[in-house]
Amino acid sequence: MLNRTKSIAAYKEALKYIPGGVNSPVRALKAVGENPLFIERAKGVILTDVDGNDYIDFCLSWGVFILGYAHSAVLRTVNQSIKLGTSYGIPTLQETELARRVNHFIPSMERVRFVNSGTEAVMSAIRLARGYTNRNLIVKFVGCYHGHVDHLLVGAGSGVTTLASALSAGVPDAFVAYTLCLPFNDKKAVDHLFSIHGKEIAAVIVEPVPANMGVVPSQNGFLHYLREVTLAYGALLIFDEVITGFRLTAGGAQQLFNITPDLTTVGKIVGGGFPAAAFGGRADIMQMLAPEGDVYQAGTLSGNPVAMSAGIKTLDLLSQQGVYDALNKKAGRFVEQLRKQLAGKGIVINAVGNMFTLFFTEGEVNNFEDVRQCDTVRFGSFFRYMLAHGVYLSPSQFEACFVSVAHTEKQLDRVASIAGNFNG
Ligand code: HOZ
Repeated sequence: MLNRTKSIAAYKEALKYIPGGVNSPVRALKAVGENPLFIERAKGVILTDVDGNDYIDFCLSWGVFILGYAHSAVLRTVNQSIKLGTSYGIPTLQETELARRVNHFIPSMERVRFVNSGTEAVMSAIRLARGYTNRNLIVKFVGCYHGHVDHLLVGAGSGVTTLASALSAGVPDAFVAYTLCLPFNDKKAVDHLFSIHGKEIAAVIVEPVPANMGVVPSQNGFLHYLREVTLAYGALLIFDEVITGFRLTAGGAQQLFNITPDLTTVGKIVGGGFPAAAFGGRADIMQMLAPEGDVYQAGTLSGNPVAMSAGIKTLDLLSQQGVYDALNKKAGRFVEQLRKQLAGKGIVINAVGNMFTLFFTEGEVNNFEDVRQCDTVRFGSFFRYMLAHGVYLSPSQFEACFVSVAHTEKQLDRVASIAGNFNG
C-alpha cells in the first residue's frame, strides 16, 4: 500500500475551507471510492503527490498535457512571457499569433475569440448562434458535457452523472426550456425533432467524439447526418472540441471526419497548461460579436499573454511533422495490449486515436444508456488497484483517458501488464 498520509491530512484541511475539499467535483474521487490525491509536482507523465508517491498519469489534467507536464520548451517560453507582465487588459501580439495558429490547425475557425475556460467558450458560442439565427432552441445529446453553464446541464455527462437528478439544483426549469436533449447516435430521434421544431432550432451542439461519458464513437455517419440536417433547416452546427481539438489530429475531430461545423469550441491544449479556451468559426457569424455586432461577450483575462505564449509554443511543437501519427500509433498499440491483457474480464475498451475508456460491461457501448449499464463499482475497484500500483486513470467511468507524446513504450508496457493482473 502507498503511504498517503499527507494527502489525507491535506484533504481534511481543504474541507475546512473549500466545499468538498476540491475546486471541481470529479477530483474528489468519490465516484471511485477514494480520497483525493494532493499533487506536489509533475514532469512528463509522472505525477508526484505530497507524500512523494509517483504515478504514471493517463488523465493529464483532463487532456491538457498532450506533450506531457512541464515541457521544457513551453516552460522557457512561459518564463520569458511572465517577465514582461502577466496581464494588461489591452491587446497583445500573442493573441493574434495564437489565433493565426488556431486557424491554421482548424481552418473552419476563420475568426477566433479567446476566453478562459471551455464552459465560457461554449456559453458564448451558443449565445452567438442564437443571435445569428434569431432562434432560441438548442439541441444537445445525452451524455455529452459542455461545461457547467445553466442551460447545458441537462442530460450532461462528466461529474453531473453523479448527481441524483439529471439536472443540477439551482437551475430553474425555465433556463433549460430551450434545450432539447436527444440520445447520441440516434438519427431517427434527430430527424423526428427537426421535422417538428427544425425552423426554431438555433444550433445543434455535439462533442464529435464524446469523451465525457467515457469515449463513445459516433456511428453510421451520425455526425455527417447532423451536418446535413442543420444545413437543411438553417440551424448551426457547433462542434465542442474542447477535448478533441488539437488532440485527435492537428485539425481535431472535424479533420478526422471531414466535416466543417459552423462554430467550434476548443480549450485545454490551446492554453498549453494555462486557463485559456476559444470559440470560433465562420467569419460572417463571428462578425456578430461585439464590438462588430450586437452579441455581447467579454473578459478581463481573456487572451491572457502568458496563456497565449504557452498555447503558441504548444501548437508549434505539435505542428512538427509526424507528431500525431506517432502518438496515435503508440496509443493504438497500447490499447491493443490492454485489450489482450483484459480479455475475458468483462471490460470493453472504446478508443479513438489517443483517447480511450475502459467500460466495465460485456456489451457494446454506443450511447449514454449503454454507459449507464456499466459496473461502476468494479470500475472503482480497478481504479483503486491501478492507483495502488502507481497508475492514475481518469477517475470515473464517465471520463476519458489520454495517451501523451511523453508516455514511453516502456511505461505503457508496464501499465498494460499491471492491468492484466487485475482480478476484481
Ligand atoms: N470537466 C472535467 C471532466 N470532464 C473535470 C475537470 C476537473 O475536475 O478538473
